[in-house]
Amino acid sequence: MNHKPAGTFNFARERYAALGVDVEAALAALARVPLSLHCWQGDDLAGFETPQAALSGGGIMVTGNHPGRARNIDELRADLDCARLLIPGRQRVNLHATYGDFGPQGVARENINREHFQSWVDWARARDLGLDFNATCFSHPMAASGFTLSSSDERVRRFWIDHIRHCREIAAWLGAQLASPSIHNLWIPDGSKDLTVSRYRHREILLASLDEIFAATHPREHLKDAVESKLFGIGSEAYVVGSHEFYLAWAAKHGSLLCLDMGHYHPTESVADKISALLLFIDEMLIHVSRGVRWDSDHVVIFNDELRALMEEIVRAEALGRVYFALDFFDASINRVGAWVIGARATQKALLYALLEPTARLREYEDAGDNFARLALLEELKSLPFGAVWDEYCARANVPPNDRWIAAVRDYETKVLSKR
Ligand code: RNT
Ligand code: ZN
Repeated sequence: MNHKPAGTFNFARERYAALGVDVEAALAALARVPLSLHCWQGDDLAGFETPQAALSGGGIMVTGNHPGRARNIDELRADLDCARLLIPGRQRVNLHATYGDFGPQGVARENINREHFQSWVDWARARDLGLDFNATCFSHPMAASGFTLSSSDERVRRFWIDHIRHCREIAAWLGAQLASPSIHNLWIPDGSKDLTVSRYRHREILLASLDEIFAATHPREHLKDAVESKLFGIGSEAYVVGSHEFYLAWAAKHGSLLCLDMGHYHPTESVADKISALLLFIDEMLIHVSRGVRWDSDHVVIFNDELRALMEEIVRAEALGRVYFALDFFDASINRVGAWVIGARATQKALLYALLEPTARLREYEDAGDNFARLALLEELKSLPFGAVWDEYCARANVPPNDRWIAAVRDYETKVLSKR
């Protein structure tokens, strides 16, 4: 560390120490947790499959038309580099299959393979980043019926089984190349708009498809598989094949990771409270850090109650090594690089806030039945000099603390984004 901590930080450290919290240990713990940055925030999930690619179908939607969307792989990488300069801590990058280096002609979904990701490996290696991966089971004519792996049309089902098998191979290869396991997350849009009679049958077909896909095994040090459920989507309001119960049971039975997307539950349902239940049955989990406003709207993540509660539960369960974090939001109505930075910093801040909790003291109160003191201390924590600790974390990572990074985004907007 070649920088001198501010007096406010020293003051904060003492205030936390008085409650039994080791601030240095919290900072060290925070620095160990990688955050996977989702490539799709940079281009509104369009990808590079064809020159005119755009997000379509799949019940997910991007709104807004702020200028400056990344139009090709070079622009996307430049934007990620800009964002990364403003985000402290360890990072990874999360790719969708449609973000390969496909060249000007593009590549059809069924022909995507590892060679299209060689330049991502080079790029990631030069930056000491791990890469995560996702099969892309939407924005494609073969997904137009609203069903992919659970389709009763064998040709459709076969197409997606093959795609996902390839994607898991690519992910395992990325993990091997970068000597860091790649998390392959599987989310499919399958479902239907209105009353569905064959609910059991589609789930049965999905199960059979998963059996085929996951019959191919890859070393866990190269690939970790996650499965992601959803409550509903646009066009799949009445029925979602891959529901929470479906994947929860599947992950528990097959030992895969379960992905919880924070926007994929009823608005009043606490994702935080699921952690301590699931971790008793599931070894590892992936969190899609997102923010739903009234619905699964994928708003930019902020430092709010839900995110803090989630981090608190993970820290209290001592589960940091078992839970992985990947951003998942897309907002095309504001500067996209800025959106990345806001969401990434909010996630890290929430984790820091949780790491600075005097949990031992709170447990003492709780065990003694002193619920008044527990509540009172939880309230007092909210006005501790947390910001000074966050600023120190940023400064040590050579990243602008507090609001100083906003100017860097503005500058990039003027010099780069506004010229697109
Ligand atoms: C969709 C899921 C899924 C996607 C990404 C792009 O509702 O959240 O994770 O957002 O794969
Ligand atoms: Zn998600």
